Amino acid sequence: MSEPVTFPSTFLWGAATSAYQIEGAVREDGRTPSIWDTFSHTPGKTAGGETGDIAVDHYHRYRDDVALMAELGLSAYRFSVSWPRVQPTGRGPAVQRGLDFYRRLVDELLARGIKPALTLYHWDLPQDLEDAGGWPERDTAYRFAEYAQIVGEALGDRVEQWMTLNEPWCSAFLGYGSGVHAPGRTDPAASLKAAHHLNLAHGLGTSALRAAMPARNTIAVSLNSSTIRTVSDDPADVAAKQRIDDLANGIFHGPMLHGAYPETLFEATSSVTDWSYVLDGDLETINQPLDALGLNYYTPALVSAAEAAPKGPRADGHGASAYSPWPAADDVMFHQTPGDRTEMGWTIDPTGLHELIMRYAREAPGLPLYVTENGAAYDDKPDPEGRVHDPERIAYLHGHLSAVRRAIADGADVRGYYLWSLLDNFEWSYGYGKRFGAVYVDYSTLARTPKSSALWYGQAARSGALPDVTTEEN
Ligand code: PNW
Repeated sequence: MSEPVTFPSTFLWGAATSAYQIEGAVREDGRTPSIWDTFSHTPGKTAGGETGDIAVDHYHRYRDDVALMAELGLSAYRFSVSWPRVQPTGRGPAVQRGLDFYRRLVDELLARGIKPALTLYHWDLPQDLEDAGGWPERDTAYRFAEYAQIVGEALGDRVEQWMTLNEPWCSAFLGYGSGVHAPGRTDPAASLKAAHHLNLAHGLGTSALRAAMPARNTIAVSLNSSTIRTVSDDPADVAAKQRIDDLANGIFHGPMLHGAYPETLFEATSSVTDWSYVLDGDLETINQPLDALGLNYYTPALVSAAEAAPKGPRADGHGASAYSPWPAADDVMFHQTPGDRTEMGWTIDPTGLHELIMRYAREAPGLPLYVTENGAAYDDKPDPEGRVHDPERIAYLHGHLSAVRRAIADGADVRGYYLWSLLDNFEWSYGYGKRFGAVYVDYSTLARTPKSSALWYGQAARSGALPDVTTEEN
């Protein structure tokens, strides 16, 4: 038997979800459509035309879901607030019934000793704000700050861990560039403008939260910062990597952590945008002191230079679209990283997570880090006894948690890990076909069954050490 992989006793063992992916109840208690309601109800946008109308009905089953988390032994839960439940038009006074749902959810978590971690924006922009221009419009950032203030005032007394945005890269570049996410626009200039206004929203939102909440609360952001590798160290390939690194990482952490966009980003995108919407003072506004940084990690990217990348669906794992999510990067080629893959086609590579954590430990010294999402989709099915065995997911979790442990040993201040996801759920444009849950959901009855990975992870959470993969009965 190998040495047990043990974690600090304060390490948080969490699971993550987001509002639109699990809540359902899209027309209840004053909620109005978000861009994801509109998008998923537009023919051809999601697999099988699936929507989050019912999702896994968490809005009505949250008590059972929290009980399940407690039974498994989780110490933290990351969820998001649905903006259109709180401010149906994205402006004006709050709907108390909407806020009350999150008060009840948080109180239930606290009663069971589970730490809530709240994300303000996990992609469900009120449709009215999209109709007014969406994220390419500067006003959306001010609207977000107002929403942040409302939620901060309502829940700041009971939630200590806050995140402004989840994966602004997806909002900007899948939403306004490749169009595989809501609102489904395909305009490279708009996607860069959206990125800046998301940054601005983060900065304004952070200030609004600070003013609205007790000082003990912590504020962070969750970035899907990628580990990017090249096929060779040929200068052209290294330049290709720099370009994608700027568009994936530097465009967000540059302003957020260092108060500046990478110079190389301005140069590389000058054919698409003149960045004139970056106004005096914006970078100071965005560069707010943070208490922690959330990293979401699934798979690394592998790139090279090319004369012109082939048109059509690309091997970058970002869904099939004829439009690239990478503005002004038509001469960068994405390759499939070698190795086993999950059901998403994403290569399993825990070393990429170690590299990512060490990079941010270096670039943001002193800033506590959390892995706010990590997990895998598999084609899980119950056996005749109704049990769901998912040894591949256990292996994935074991590999990635071991990488986190190595990063801690190497000096990184990683305080917790949130498995994506607690439950099988609405996987955006892929619909319900991709199961990321540690808990299986039967979509005809909505019954929940913990998979063997949930039991394995619960045991890790309770003991603070990873159970052996080979000796586990799974
Ligand atoms: C993240 N990509 O989404 C989200 O935060 C979750 O809501 C989602 O369910 C999870 O990861 C699994 O997909 C991503 O194309 C969606 O690179 C797309 C990409 C990355 C993350």
